[in-house]
Amino acid sequence: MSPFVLTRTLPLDATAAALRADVSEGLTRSPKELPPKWFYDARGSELFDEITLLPEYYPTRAEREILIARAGEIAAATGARTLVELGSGSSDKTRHLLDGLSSLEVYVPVDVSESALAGAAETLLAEHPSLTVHALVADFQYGLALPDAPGPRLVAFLGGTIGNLLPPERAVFLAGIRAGLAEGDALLLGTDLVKDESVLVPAYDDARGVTAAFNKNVLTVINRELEADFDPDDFDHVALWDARREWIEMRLRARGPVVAKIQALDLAVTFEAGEELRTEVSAKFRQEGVRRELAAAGLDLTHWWTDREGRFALSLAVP
Ligand code: AVJ
Repeated sequence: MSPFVLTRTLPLDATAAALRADVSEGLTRSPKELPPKWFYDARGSELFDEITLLPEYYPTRAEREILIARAGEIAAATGARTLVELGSGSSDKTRHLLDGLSSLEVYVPVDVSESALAGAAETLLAEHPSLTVHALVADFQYGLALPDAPGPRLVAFLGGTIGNLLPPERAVFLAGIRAGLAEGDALLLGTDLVKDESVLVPAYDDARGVTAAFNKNVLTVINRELEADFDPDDFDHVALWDARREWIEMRLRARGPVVAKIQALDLAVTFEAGEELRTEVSAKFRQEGVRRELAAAGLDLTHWWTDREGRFALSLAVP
């Protein structure tokens, strides 16, 4: 088998159609809302990588600490021959897992970004020449058709990205994962944990304004892809902690009245002064909640690892 194969299960025009649908629905409803996946064009992915280096943004460092400390235990507990990584992006933290998983034969990175997949595969293959990489261009939110790969398989969903889904979406997502797992397979799930607002809010509203630029980048994406004329300077970046629902929300707040034309949709969108557009939910978790959501999907939490400061958790769960 050739060491690198790429399969596209996402039609080339599906992304464009989904953006059109999300923008036309999300910007005409009240309150206005967009899903966070539209942050990640090349510039947005670059800004996110910059966020992970900010002093205020602890999740990436905390998760890396856990992966380094626990890779051996994860390997022993799973004996994985295949690692499937959802939303792999640049696969930056994956190397810690690959270094620990001595039984690993096949790595399946899954991402909506083909350029991210190709780049990541190249780097990882250079470091692990005996590994077969079968990259999948797919949107894992819509079910997951795993390629034929030897078991046991470990499905990893890292970074706390599951927090971008609302609770009912998480239930559907986890049930879909469960449906794709056989006896002996496992799920490795990264979740950011509930903590003091004084730590959470700056992580999403950093002093240098990188997160603000990341948030506003979604307007640039819409301008380019849908021929719109948003001025990002017409909006303020807002990050707030919803203590009842235990999630961070990012919003864009119109500084004054805004009218924007979206030519590709033949649509004019208006904002009143102060009106907000929700661009992201980033839910924070507790062990009991994670255990409950996994159990509801038919998955048993077998391991719970946190960083030394207890900011972030990795869960291992089995069918
Ligand atoms: C990549 C979804 C895990 O929610 O913390 C970072 C994205 N948003 N700063 C997160 C993000 C603002 C990030 N995830």
